[in-house]
Amino acid sequence: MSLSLKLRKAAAVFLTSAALLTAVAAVPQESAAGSLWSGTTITAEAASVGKVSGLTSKTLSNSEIKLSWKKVSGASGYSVCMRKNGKYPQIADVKGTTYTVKNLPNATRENFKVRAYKLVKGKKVYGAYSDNRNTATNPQQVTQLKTSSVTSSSVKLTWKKIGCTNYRVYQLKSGTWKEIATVTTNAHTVKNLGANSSYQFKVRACKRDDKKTNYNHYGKYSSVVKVTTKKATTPVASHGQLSVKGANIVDKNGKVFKIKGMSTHGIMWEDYSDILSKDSLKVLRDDWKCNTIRIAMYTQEWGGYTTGSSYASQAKQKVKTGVENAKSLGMYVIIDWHILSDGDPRTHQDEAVKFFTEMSKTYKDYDNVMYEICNEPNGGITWTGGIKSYCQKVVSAIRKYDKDAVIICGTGTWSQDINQVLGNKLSDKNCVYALHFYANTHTDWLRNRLKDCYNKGLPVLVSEFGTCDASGNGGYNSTQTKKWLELLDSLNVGYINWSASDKGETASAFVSGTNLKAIPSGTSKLTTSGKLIRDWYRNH
Ligand code: IDC
Repeated sequence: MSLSLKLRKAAAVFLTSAALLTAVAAVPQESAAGSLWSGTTITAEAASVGKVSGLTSKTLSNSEIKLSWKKVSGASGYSVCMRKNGKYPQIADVKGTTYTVKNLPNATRENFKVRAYKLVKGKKVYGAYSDNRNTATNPQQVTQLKTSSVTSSSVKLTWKKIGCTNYRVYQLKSGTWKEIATVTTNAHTVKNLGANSSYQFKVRACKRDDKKTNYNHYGKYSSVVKVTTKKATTPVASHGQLSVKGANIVDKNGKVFKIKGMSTHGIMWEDYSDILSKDSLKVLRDDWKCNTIRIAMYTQEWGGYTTGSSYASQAKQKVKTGVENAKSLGMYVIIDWHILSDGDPRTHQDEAVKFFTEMSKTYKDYDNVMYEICNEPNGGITWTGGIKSYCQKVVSAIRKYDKDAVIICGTGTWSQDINQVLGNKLSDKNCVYALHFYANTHTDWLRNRLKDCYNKGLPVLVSEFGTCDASGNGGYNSTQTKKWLELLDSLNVGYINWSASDKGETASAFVSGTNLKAIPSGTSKLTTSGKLIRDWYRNH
């Protein structure tokens, strides 16, 4: 038997399968007698070397990874390999059982294998590769952490992008740094902060090894950024007394101001006036982003203001609660003389003059109060045929006391005939004219009328609208509602939705049985209509 054949046999018996190929390949073709390859199985075993086990790593920095592994008996050295294009080329040849890989990019994941070798007649006989070790370098330190878009409750943090896709944001809370967010961009908006308060934040980048569920490599923390949130403000604190300028309502600084609000249902029914509680108005202000609440006080319907003195005094009490609560929250409030079945506003003109005299006397110094003096004239009455003369009387009664409040005047055909006012406005400069729509009933033709009147300089307010049929029930129409709201936004014409109630009808914003005294933030108690309105108000 030739020497090489003998050796091959021995190798087949004793070498592990992975080591076989390399060991055989390393066998010298010719050997002198008495050498290692002397033909016994024992000498063949001595030529093999075991597989490296226990390969671990420690990330030292953003460029260095230290590898360690278990000693393999009989090994002369180790070949350290790093994956590249699917292969494992050697990156180092070491004698010990550690090796530090240097000059790696930051936040990079690499795969390593180590194999032992034995020098046999000056040639290397390799053992099997260790299992793969996957790990990463640390990310770089985050720099240029800055704050912007500071409000009374939020702040935007931005920082310089580094070659890493994950960042953690930390906030100092009672002396301890707490992680508050993990994000994949170089920006994060911290929300729900307190007004006029100081905060500190820092950020670091993070990286995880393959198959790890948690980050295990971090860059250094950025420097700390300090910020003070703005003082809390309310619609009335920011915008003050409203007035009319051209075709728009403007604030105390003469800037266009868009009224965005909810109307109560009839305050003498059930108790739909519960929504006027401070708690619920606060939710409408903060969660819905409403700046206005309209108090609908029916005049002639069952229980209405003109139907009995006890109803009248009850209604006045509810109006007072609503006005005071709105004032304390810095919200605008509309006192709405809600004519409907009365048709012609002159039906109860004397009561209206008396009522608004009293209201204007009481609220003359309130910056947040507006008066809506006849919800929806109807039954064929026109602007020149009676509405205008009614408005003149009520407006002059109000002006005896309240010189500057915005007054909303209803128009014919359930407040659709704003065109009748063109060229025939009241002389009072702080009056606006009501346009009401119900999205599934009143469409393009009424929108065109609005555009036309607005372009001719008529100040209009949509002091009531619904997302459905004019009946208030059925025909929910989100497409037409959005068309309307888009148009109104483009003109900065304000709008108030009917209704912030839980009556079982399509127009209601809350589901039946909602406690109107304490409506929750969010959408859990909202109808389809309520969801659309809240969403629109929050975003426009
Ligand atoms: C409706 C209410 C309904 C109530 C009715 C009373 O949604 O529950 O029974 O009044 O007659 C208006 C009016 C407003 C209407 C509303 C819907 O201003 O009072 O409320 N609407 O019909 N104009 C057009 C539609």
